[in-house]
Amino acid sequence: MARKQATASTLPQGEGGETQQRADSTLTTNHGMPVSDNQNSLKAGARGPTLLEDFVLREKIFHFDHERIPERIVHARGTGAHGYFECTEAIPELSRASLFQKKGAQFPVFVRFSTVAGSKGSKDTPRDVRGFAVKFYTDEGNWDLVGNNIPVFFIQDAIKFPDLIHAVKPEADRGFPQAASAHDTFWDFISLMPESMHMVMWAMSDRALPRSLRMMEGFGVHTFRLVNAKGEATFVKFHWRPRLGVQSTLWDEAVKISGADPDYHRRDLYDAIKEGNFPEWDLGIQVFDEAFADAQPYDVLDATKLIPEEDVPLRIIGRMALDRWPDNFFAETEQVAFLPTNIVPGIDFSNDPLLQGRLFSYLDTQKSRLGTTNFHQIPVNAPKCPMHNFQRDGMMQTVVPKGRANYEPNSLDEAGEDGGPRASDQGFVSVARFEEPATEKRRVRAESFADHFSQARMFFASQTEVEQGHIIAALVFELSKVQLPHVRDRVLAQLRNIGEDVANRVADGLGAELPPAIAPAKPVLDLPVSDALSILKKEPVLAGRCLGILVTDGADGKLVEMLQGAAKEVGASVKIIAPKVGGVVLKGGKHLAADEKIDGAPSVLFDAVALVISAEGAQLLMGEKAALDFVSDAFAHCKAIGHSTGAKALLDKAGVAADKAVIALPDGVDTLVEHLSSREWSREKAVKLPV
Ligand code: HDD
Repeated sequence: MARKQATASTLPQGEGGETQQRADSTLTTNHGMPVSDNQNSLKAGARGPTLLEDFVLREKIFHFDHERIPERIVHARGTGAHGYFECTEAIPELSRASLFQKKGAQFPVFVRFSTVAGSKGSKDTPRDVRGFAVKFYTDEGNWDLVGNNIPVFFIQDAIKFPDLIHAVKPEADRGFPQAASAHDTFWDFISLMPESMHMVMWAMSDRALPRSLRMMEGFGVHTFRLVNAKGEATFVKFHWRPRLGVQSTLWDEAVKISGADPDYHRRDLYDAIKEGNFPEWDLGIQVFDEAFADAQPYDVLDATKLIPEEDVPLRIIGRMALDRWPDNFFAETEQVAFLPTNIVPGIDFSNDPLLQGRLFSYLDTQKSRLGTTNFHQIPVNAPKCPMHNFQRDGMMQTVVPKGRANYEPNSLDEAGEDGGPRASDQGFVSVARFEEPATEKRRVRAESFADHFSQARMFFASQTEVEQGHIIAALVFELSKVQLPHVRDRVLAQLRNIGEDVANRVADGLGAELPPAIAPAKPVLDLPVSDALSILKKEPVLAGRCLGILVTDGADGKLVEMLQGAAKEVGASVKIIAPKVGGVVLKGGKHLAADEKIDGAPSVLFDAVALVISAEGAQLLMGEKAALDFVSDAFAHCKAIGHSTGAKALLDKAGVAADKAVIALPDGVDTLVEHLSSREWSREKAVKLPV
């Protein structure tokens, strides 16, 4: 292992009194012995057997053999970054948490985004929920807000979590499918758990296909409590709002991205941070009291329900920016351990039975994943404020406590010894609350959790027609992969409770008869629509998007520059794609370097494309399937296509029909850039059978 310190290290004096110096770049064993040869093992002669004595070889292979640790049982695939949280509005009247006391105060954070079902080596773009876990390093300990990009969950009680995860993971006997919910066991479970139907609608929506981790909302999901210095508590839900807006891909696009770049999301985050385009989110809270909670047609302790923003608007109290990529993926992103039990004075739990179960699971899992109860000493997990207690020893203990005070109470200080830390009256106090008077022990589900369909119906009704079409198509796709007909039927029967139109369209897409409805436990309500639940009703943002410019020899360099300038002006980036990665010779003889070769950069990787090609270039590219796919996919995915006059033949061969997002250049440079975050949805009907 090479040492990295800047200066030479001074070793103890030798027998003759001389101080030994060693260059800090010297390769050593784990125990500090300098290594003379890192290329050859120790052998008995040049062609002889390797000797057991070779401790340098054995140490290196021993360490290598144990480099992998168990992956997370869920959320195994993820990527993370460092950053900071800044309080933008102090709320001492609501919470005594130190991070909400002073406008402008900043605290470091580490954030890990993840998919849920896939293994560590799976792809970034499956249809899946995304984890959105934030560790705040506050001066009163770490607060972990371990959320998702969807505000509700599949189940109401933690006791069902292992069943849910077993059902969605690869099937037990065959070990597939990987990172996919489109299979028998998932839908079998779902169809028997009507409480999951609300989250299923989200998972089948475009929310489960984010364009970028930087363009996702985040949600704490559960109802938590804020507690002020007087001990007064209110309920709260936490929301992260991306400043780059919310955007998703299409299913066909996501499928193709996973082939073209399985690391699409992590690369996007890495590139953005390296280029100084630090992604930011606003932290919003929905605050409400018991009276509000009691008046709702749902239970605020039920994690399958959300509180419409129309009922309790978001109050923005902070912002988070991610501005530093980890130095080492394993040491930081892999070893980071999030714990919903990490809260700080001023924040408290609620009785949500899903949350209560999580309070056990995370601490427990870290022991099996990271191997020791001392996982909190790993730098990314360690609090950045002082930490003292009487917990001792254990595997991989790296702290060397002094003295003999490892118990409490003690009176060692009376003898002049360090007696260790004492509990503080400023420490964490759980909210005092009277629980229901009928406190007999029971395994029950509250009656107030029984409405499983009204919010699922509200979610569907709140979407635009285009988004509704995507949900129906996703349900048809997933159920078409289900091989057990009775499972498909049971899902259809459940869907009838969300809406007859939903069930009919899915049945039609499957070519199936509509089975009788399964009676819901409670009458389904027609709740008012909530525009905040739709992605396409939100304001589009241009910053952070990427324009792919396909060029050939003889291309107009001025036009390329105009496009680069216009994209830069709105905070978007540009990638040059050429037949050869060496680049092209522009009209006039100048050389233009390329970022990508055409078959390594399909148009699914870009938000819009421009074809800046000569007529000869178009002829050449017509013989290249990757170029035809580049254009026809951009069209099928409803993306804006800007083109120079020379591109005409290529557009025709790729089947591009004129519409307002097929834009002639150079006149339409600005129009093209304005289309970077919107799609020409009218094309969907032209390229796909209706569902
Ligand atoms: Fe969980 C990881 C989010 C319910 C048990 N969960 C994990 C991560 C996220 C979430 C983002 C990855 C953290 C990281 O990046 O390391 N989980 C959620 C949300 C839930 C939820 C938003 C519902 C609202 N989880 C949930 C339940 C249980 C678990 C009900 C168990 C009873 N979750 C775990 C776990 C994991 C985990 C097994 C695996 C790795 C880890 O904890 O550290 O303990």
